Amino acid sequence: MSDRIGAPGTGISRRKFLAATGSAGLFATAGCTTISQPTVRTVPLSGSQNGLNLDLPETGKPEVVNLDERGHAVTIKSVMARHHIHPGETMNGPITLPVVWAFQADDGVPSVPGPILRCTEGAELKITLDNSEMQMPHTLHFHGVRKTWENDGVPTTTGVTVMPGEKHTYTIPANVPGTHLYHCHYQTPMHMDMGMYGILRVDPKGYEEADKEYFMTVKEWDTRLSRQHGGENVQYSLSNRHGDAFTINGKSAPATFHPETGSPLIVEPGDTVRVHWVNAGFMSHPLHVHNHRFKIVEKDGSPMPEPLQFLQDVVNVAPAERYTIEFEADADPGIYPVHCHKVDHIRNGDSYPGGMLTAIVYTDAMDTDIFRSVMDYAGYQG
Ligand SMILES: [Cu+2]
Repeated sequence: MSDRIGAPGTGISRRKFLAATGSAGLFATAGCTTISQPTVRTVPLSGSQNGLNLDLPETGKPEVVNLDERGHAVTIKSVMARHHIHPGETMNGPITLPVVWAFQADDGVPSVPGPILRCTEGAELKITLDNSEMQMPHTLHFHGVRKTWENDGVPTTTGVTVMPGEKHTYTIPANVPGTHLYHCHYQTPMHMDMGMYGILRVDPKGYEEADKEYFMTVKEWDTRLSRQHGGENVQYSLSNRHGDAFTINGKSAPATFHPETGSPLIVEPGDTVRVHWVNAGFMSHPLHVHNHRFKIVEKDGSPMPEPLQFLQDVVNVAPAERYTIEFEADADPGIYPVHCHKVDHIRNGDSYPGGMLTAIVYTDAMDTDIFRSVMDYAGYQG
């Protein structure tokens, strides 16, 4: 893990964050509850009356795993865990997935989304799926890159299934630069909806990172699936799947604003900011950025041709699509929402706002009462 905060990527240091927030008065506003009153709690905290008493680890924040520094090899373990979409009481929380099937890289922490695997174009990746701890089969399927038939990760067409107790190493050539999705392809609708997805980022040779670079994966959930696995008396079926929780990097607002576990886009005036958007859900999400106009610079592993890099403020990200956008932090330094513009995706149960909502936060705006109250809603404890 790093001491960087903000969304996974190149945020600012924790020390700089504390300095910018004027830490002395940060929690003076604790208890203020003007944004919303809880209405109908449709997503209760996990496991309260299910009698299962599952003793599961809690998920952490998705890590960026630099494969260039690890000899291009990593072991991804499938583990059961508990996942807090929004652990607090504010804004119609808490929202918890009592059981997720998470990925964990080597000795890192399990997370939903899984670890962000990053490397440079040209490497041959050896990615081992360790399924020694779970009681069901899984696989790994990588989008974007071109690999041999047997490494495609689909059990029914390759004949390769990683059974409980087994390990299997996939050979994945990093031959298509770009931002790619990976996921379990065994009973895909259920296994992705239980949390088995992540990002493979292949940097082109000679890649220059932006001043700030963030990874943002969006997904909608039908929490009944996890809750049913957690022993609650609810019925999920694929034919009546409907979204009741909406996340960015596994969190709903206000947890998305948490600088350590959520995904605020922390910027400084003049920064060039690059955001890798990935949709790991099964619905489209039109993502809108307030007060900044961005260019799309990559899509699905292709650089966007120059004439198509026009300034815009909404990009509709369909399931499995990846868009890399770039903008200048050139607005009046403040706090600007970034969210899905389907308004029923910006809610926690029946309570608005919530869900698929985060913000661009200028460091200059952190030492303000409004930012302190946002941190309060997010449950940030300094
Ligand atoms: Cu699976």
